[in-house]
Amino acid sequence: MKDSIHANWQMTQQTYDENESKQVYYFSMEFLLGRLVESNLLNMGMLDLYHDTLKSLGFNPEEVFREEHDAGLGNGGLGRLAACFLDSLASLQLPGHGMGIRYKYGLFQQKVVNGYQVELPDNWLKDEYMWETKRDDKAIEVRFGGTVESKVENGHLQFSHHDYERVLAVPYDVPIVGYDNNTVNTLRLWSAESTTNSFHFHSSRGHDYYHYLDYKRSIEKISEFLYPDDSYYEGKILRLKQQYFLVSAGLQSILQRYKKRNKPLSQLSDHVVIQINDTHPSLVVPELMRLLIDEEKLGWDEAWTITEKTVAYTNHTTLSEALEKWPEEMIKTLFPRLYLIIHEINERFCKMLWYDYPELRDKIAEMAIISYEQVHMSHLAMVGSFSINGVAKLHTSILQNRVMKPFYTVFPERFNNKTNGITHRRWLLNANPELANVITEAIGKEWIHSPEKLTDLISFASDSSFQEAIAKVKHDNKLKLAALIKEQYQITIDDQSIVDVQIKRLHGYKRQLLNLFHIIHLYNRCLEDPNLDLTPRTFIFGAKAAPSYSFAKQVIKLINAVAEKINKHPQISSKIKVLFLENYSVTLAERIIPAADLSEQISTASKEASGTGNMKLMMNGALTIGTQDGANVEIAELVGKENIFTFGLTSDEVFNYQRSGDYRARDYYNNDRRLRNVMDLLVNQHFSGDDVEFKDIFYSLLYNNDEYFVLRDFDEYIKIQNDVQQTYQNQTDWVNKSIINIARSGKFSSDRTIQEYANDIWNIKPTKIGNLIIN
Ligand code: 26V
Repeated sequence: MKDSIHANWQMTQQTYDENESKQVYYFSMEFLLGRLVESNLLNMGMLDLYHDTLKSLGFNPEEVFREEHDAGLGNGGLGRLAACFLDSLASLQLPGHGMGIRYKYGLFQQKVVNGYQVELPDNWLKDEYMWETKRDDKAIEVRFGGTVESKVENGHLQFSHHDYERVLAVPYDVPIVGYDNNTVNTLRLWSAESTTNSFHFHSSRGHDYYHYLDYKRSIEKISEFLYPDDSYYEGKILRLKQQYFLVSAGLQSILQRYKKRNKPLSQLSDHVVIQINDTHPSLVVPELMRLLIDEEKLGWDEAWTITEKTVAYTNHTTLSEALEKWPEEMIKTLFPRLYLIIHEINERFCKMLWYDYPELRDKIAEMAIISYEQVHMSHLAMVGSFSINGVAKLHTSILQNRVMKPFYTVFPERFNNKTNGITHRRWLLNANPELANVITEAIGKEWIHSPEKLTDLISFASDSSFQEAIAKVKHDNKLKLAALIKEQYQITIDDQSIVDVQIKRLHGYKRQLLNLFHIIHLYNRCLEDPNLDLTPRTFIFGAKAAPSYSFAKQVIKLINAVAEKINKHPQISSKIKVLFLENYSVTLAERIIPAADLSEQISTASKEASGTGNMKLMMNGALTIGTQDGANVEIAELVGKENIFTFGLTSDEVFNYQRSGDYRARDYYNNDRRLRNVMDLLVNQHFSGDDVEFKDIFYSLLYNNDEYFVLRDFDEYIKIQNDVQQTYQNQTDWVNKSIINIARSGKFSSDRTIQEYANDIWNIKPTKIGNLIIN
């Protein structure tokens, strides 16, 4: 398999160069790939053959595939999106590649010990990674620190950089295999290495060897681990070094390749486009300027025109605590030349505002790239790029009308929306082959190449034999998940129960707590009335918390404490089971999603930029219970309000509360007995012998006024959860809705998203890769 991939890989790169195809480079600090063996086999049309061969040799294919370690080089949605995009780029025969970092340790492995999250290192490279190829010949030098001098030469100001630290960036290339075509694109992951010749040994000093070891360690640290923070910015110097390392190595390698085309730099943007995944790689703007001015000797204006035409920026969050702002001093010390460039970009931008937008004069301080001794990375990204996009309609409108409003006034033509998507090949065809077969039997296999064709299923939504087939697949998938849970967690789940899942990073705004309050409320109702008619439910959580996010870690402990109590209850446990599945990952998601009935997408409206788990679950026939947030809004539009369970504050209502300041969480506690009965259990030792254990959660709701409006949405959530149960009791109705969800999910294929990027932002076309003729 690797050989045929490698042959196509070479062919692909050669064809791109011969045809001078325009190349997209997707710069991202995260690529959450998961496993690749099965998906590559699938894309090459060899999966069935491998299955049969392994079986005939007496192996269980699933056990064999389990040997592959997940490549967990990402935190959550942003990293997984990057991986889905690579799959779609290759599958649409588009010349698009990833640029990332080869972290030695991916996102931590999570263990649950006594209900608490414990983090262990993810040593994913320990038995060598079969997909990577080290390219020593393509190594690049990246420079940190030092001093910059300027002098006038031939009437031009020239800058020279001295006393910097040299780091060798070595690329490891991973092939990205297209579906049913010969395209193999590249994900280039950079690793930081030291070389003895970049260290000055002084024979007069005795300790050089130890200095050398120190130096080597300090360099290797740059690509050592992925920061486990998600949606929370912390100004850690090593993270900033990682960002520049990716940006500088990536850009230099792109320029080297471009130069082989013998085209003038003024045409760079006809051949290359750089998409930056959030602000993390936004140093591409000043770094490209530096390379063009200092190395290629272009003038400022020419360099700026090229840069602005080459870089495009995607925003993935409006949470203010996630917006990157680096201390000016840190940038100055680490990248003295870049600092000067950023300074100049800022000066020019502010001047332009002053003269061309008099009505915005009082906004200049707010819009500046450098202000109050901080560098605002999103401002840098917006000023230096030709496209600024959000990731769902609602999110983009919030950017335009609120968060980035003054920038939208200045650059209206730059803003656009690209609603996220997921690769239906991994998330339906590969993760749920039984469902894929039932679909193909009904409507043929055209949907695999054209996922929007899934709408053909609409006419089968009330067909009873089709409904039966769909219901059987769901049930079979539940049995499989139940077997996995039994094996790994020694818990038995009821395969007739509603499988209710919330799988995503643990964060206040995602409101795992609201879900848990519903569970505790049901538990209270069962205690009050042992004969309560409750449709059995299995609540599944999968979530990692950032190690420094103590509230999120407490929520994990609370979920586990509630699970322990309920699952051990002699009567209630036959109606309710609560599972916290440890070490949530791409692979675990692939097991849970096909078995899910209900998809929990209950973020505080306005806070979830898009969500992509919502799309994966919908595509696998789960119904959504959700707020009007992110892409949920578009899911609702597509399936119609009768096929989704919507509740809660709208984003406008949330903004109004935030503006007026008249939300009073306490009133909800005081006025709703059910809510009091739930919350009081947190602080009266019911779930834990320790009465301080959950008090921070309790206090955050009552004394910090419940930032995420959990108490406000509780009542509506309980009511809609009751509708869920009613609907589920009518299986025909439920399955009908499930089919409509599957049928309408084609729009959320990342093929659609990538086609939109290709048409509207990148201006790229497919390049067909011919068949290899092997003699
Ligand atoms: C942010 C930060 C902040 C600086 C420190 C490290 C770090 C690492 C990751 C992130 C990512 C936060 C943004 C993010 O993941 N956004 C998610 O992007 C998804 C894909 O567009 C989207 O579906 C989710 O709604 C959004 O939360």
